Amino acid sequence: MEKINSQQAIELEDMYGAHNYHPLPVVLTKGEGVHVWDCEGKKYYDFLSAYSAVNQGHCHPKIVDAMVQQAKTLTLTSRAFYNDALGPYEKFITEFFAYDKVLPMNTGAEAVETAIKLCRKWAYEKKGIDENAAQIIVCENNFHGRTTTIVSFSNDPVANKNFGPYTPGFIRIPYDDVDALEEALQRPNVAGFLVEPIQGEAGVYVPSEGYLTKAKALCANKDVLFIADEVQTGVARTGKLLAIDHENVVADILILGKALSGGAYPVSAVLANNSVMDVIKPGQHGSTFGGNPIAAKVAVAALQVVAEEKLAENAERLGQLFRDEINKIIDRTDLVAAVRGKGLLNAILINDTEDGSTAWDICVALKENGLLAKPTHGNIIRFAPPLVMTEEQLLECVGIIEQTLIAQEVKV
Ligand code: IF1
Repeated sequence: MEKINSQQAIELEDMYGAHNYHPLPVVLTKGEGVHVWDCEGKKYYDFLSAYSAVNQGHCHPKIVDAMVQQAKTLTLTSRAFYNDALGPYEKFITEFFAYDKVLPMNTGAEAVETAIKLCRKWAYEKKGIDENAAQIIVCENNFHGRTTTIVSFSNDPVANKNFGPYTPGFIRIPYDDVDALEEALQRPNVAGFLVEPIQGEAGVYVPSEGYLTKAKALCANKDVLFIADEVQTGVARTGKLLAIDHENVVADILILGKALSGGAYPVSAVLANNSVMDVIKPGQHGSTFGGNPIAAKVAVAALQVVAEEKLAENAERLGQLFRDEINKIIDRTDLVAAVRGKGLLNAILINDTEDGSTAWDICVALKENGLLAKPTHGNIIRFAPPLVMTEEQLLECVGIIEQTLIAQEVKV
């Protein structure tokens, strides 16, 4: 197929694709490390990393090589038969995250759904909750994916309006509120607490120091499973292998996705110890592509890159530098109210009208200046570059952000 230009690509998507997104007006054709290129050859720093899926950098050679080699050998067996890639991957990932077992899936939402099913089944068969009575506690402003059950417990009307009837069995409480959790845990039939260690989509909300520790302890006290959704915060993004590692909290069920494959392939996983995972018996859960040979090889390579290139340490160091530098900019401009985050998952709050127009305009201006980022809700811009970024590159990007904000301020 001949190369198309950006305008042609946009027109094709508009004509033939569902309009379920409103992308920034840029059409990408190549990615390498921290950079992406558009169809006209313009080079950008990627400060979204496909929402933290490309932590290892675009097209990381070790990950791509693993994918290509397996793709030439055996792509998919289904789980009707064994294959020689899944077992070694399962051993690798369970040792990497220190759990007895893994249930391999493909997307983050599938892994969240898997965790919900696992938690409910454990509640009925191990905790003795009456069948169909299990309740799972979730937080206000959560984002765990887009399936019907998951949007059933969202409080974002954009995510769930007219997708009913909704799945019952969820209790929603304020995020980062230990008292609210303690109160909800008094209710009968609570099976689990599903939480993002940092709320990404809500606007990179970092909870109070100690929140996760107290939450885990309260759950343990009530024999309720602590379920950590690390799809976005995991795999070194926040400066530790997992965001819950900042508080040395161990989840009863750990949910991974996105950067588990370095953005090369849909790979997700649910990890738990035998006391939980063994409630799943043959034929009770699965997926055609779950644990396929390519996913297995890609995930091993992606995790090896995290360890070999010390990506968590790099994210910790560069994240601190990023927030320090943005705080200096805040002192010099009225446009930015605050910066917050952990590791290289950060966001700036723009002082603007709630409709988020300024945040969007800033992202369009950033694009013109060679840096790609996108607002989350309204006036919050998320900044999440690949974790392979160097200090020199980060400081160059801070310069781009500063010059863009100052220029935008003149316009506002
Ligand atoms: C989109 C948001 C981010 C996630 C957490 C599970 C999932 C996600 C904490 C589901 C996925 C993605 C979905 C993607 C954009 C992105 C996103 F803006 F939608 F909310 F990152 F914040 N748990 N997040 O963040 O994983 O099924 O997508 O593999 O839907 O546009 P998935």
